[in-house]
Amino acid sequence: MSIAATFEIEYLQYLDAEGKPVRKDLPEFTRDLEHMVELYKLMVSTRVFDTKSIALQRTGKLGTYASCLGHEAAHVGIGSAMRREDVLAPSYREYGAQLYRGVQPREVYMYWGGDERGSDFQKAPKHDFAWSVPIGTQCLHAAGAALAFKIRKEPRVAVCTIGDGGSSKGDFYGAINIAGAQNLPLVAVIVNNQWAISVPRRIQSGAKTLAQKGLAAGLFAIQVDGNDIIAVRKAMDDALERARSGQGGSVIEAVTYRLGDHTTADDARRYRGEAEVKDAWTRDPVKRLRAWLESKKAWSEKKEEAWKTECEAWMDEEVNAYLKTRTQPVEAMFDYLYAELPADLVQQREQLLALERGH
Ligand SMILES: Cc1ncc(C[n+]2csc(CCOP(=O)(O)OP(=O)(O)O)c2C)c(N)n1
Ligand SMILES: [Mg+2]
Repeated sequence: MSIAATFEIEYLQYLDAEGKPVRKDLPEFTRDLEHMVELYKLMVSTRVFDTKSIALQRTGKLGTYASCLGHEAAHVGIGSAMRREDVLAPSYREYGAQLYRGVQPREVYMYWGGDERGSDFQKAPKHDFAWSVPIGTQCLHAAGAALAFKIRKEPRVAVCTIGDGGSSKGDFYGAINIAGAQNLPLVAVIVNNQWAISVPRRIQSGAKTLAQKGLAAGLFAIQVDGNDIIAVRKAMDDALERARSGQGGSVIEAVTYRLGDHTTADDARRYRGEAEVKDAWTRDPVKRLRAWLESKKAWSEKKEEAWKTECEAWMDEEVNAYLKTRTQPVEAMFDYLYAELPADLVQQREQLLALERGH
């Protein structure tokens, strides 16, 4: 028998569920404890933000909201590895990555409140893409950005995130295929949270890992413990460096768990058991990094309390700013999709204005 090719998928993990190192070679960046504390603080603020967002939706102040509970290590790991000039093309729940890049909670609220101005980031890079609710399209946008970087010879990387379910879609395969074929600086992160609304990972794909889809495209592929921010960050750092220096794109599968409902429009108790969720909580990413930082004497209960109080005040300020934002006129729904409105929509816009004037 002769072998045409052989492959393997590395699994990367540095901290176990209790925050204890499982290997000795922790990456260089972990020595900078101030930076590690900064990452931890953002994971905590992302969680406080998430809780506030659900409360806002429950009181009728947001349309729908997709929670990121349990994804904090994956998301902050992605955002913190990127440079400002890189481009992020997220799906709809990667707030931890976006907050790191300067997206303001008030902008997230505007988006989920139906105000398109939320996507016009005031502090985050203007070149970052807005949220993508259509599953998978953001991967193609990122591949397009990566192609532009290559043509312009700019040392920049396009990063897209996609769910386990989304990685079954043609858009995802098309994006990674072109990245492999043209050696584009694309990093596609599959945030495998085990569920695509009510469809579990085990019936989503016959592939042993989702990372291996990258191999078929000719990309570097790795699976990481998505609840271990050190592993996510290390895989991201390496992938960004390879892409930036012209050595090609990557697919990173971050294995995590969606601890909340799919969105506020969902009730996950209808399709998944409590025992599974309880078990997943034992691998809570926030608890894990906290335990490691405490073992390094870099964090304490006192600091935790103080930071949570600060986060609450920050989020209250953001909520107030959102609630004070003047709502848009109804015709604004026509104003953000096209640079030049097509004739039929011009007509519909006029009809709407006429209706409003009572004609
Ligand atoms: C093109 C398209 N098809 C279907 C949907 C409906 N939909 C919204 S979320 C979702 C599941 C996505 O699951 P996954 O990719 O695992 O991401 P997660 O929500 O778990 O982060 C589906 C099918 C959609 N938004 N867009
Ligand atoms: Mg999923």
